[in-house]
Amino acid sequence: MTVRIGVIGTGMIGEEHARRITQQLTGGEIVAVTDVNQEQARAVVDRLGLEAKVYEDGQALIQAADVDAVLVTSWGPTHEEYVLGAIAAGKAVFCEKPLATTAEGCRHIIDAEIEAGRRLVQVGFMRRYDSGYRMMKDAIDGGQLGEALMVHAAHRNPEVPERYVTPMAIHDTLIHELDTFRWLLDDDYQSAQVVFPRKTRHAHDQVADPQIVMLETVKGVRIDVEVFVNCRYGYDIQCDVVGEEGIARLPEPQSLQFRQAGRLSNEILQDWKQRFSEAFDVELQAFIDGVAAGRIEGPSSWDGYAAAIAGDVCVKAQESGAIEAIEMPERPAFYG
Ligand code: NAI
Ligand code: NAD
Ligand code: ISE
Repeated sequence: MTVRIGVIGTGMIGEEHARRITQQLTGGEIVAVTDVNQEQARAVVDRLGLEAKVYEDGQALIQAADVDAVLVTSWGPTHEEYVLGAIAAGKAVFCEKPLATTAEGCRHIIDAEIEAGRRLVQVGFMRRYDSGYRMMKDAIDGGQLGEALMVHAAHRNPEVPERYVTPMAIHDTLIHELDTFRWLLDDDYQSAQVVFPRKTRHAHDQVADPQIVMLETVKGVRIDVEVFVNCRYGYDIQCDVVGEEGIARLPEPQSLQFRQAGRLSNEILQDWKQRFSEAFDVELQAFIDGVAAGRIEGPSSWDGYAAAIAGDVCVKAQESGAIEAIEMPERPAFYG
């Protein structure tokens, strides 16, 4: 069975995902696209040589009879309405992070999915499909580290545009770590605090950069994450899990080592597209295979909701400077 897919939002990542489904993955075909910027949608159809119809809006695309599944890759504030539309139409939907920009929006999606009676939503938390994180997860689950005690992590981007403001360090950037550590440690958060070191001169006025986010989990694991989005030198994701019996470090992406001009060096990647390219492939192949098999797995609406709850508290902690409590409601049996 070929899964016929419609893409809502053909910007940077929408085009990337359409390209990989068309050129690299198996079992999926892009048959429909839409974007508020219709020219952008048409340009992507042309660039990728797609046989896809360009729809006027996302809801019309969702309703199309030849669309089996939907990819939501438009701007964050539009995600909730399209995911709800797909659920109402009984169609599987892959939604880029964030699932919704508020925890309340995520809750609406959970209620609709439970009402529909089966899982239809996969959230774009692609780190769960990264081979390095998977090795760490296996080591932790297999008991190699003993009990996990601490995590030291960093999420660094070379630069961000003017529209990137202080809370986006949480909702746009840290959101990946907020999901990853719940999954890696099989735990939930109970508190958050954010502190601001001296500001880099490379950050524009509206963003405090860098930031250090400190989290405590229900099991008592302490996590510190440096978010530094104008670090200049590259896109760099670091993670050490410190356990009772040893430490596991996230592997560096594979790269050539140079001995040249009196230096020993490795290239550092410059953006998330390169760093998580293979993870995006595995993530979307899992979605396509899940739709074909009638069984959606991977990061769920509940995971999107949990990250949003923690994210909202982190933003509160940015503003208050205090240690803020994170309260997670009980997980419905529907989400295992
Ligand atoms: P972008 O701005 O390049 O693309 C968004 C596209 O959506 C634009 O073409 C825009 O015209 C379109 N759009 C906006 N509202 C729309 C609407 N109501 N209906 C149809 N189209 C609409 O943004 P980008 O970087 O591609 O990000 C898109 C999403 O992907 C965001 O949610 C972002 O958080 C997520 N993302 C995830 C990444 C990851 O690592 N998983 C990496 C980058 C982005
Ligand atoms: P982008 O701005 O390049 O693309 C978004 C596109 O959506 C634009 O073309 C815009 O015109 C379109 N759009 C906006 N509203 C729309 C609507 N209502 N209907 C249809 N189209 C609409 O943004 P991007 O960088 O591609 O990010 C898109 C999403 O992907 C965001 O949610 C972002 O957080 C997420 N993202 C995730 C990762 C990741 O690592 N998982 C990386 C980048 C972006
Ligand atoms: C972007 O939207 C992503 O999701 C990337 O993975 C992240 O590293 C970056 O900071 C975000 O802006």
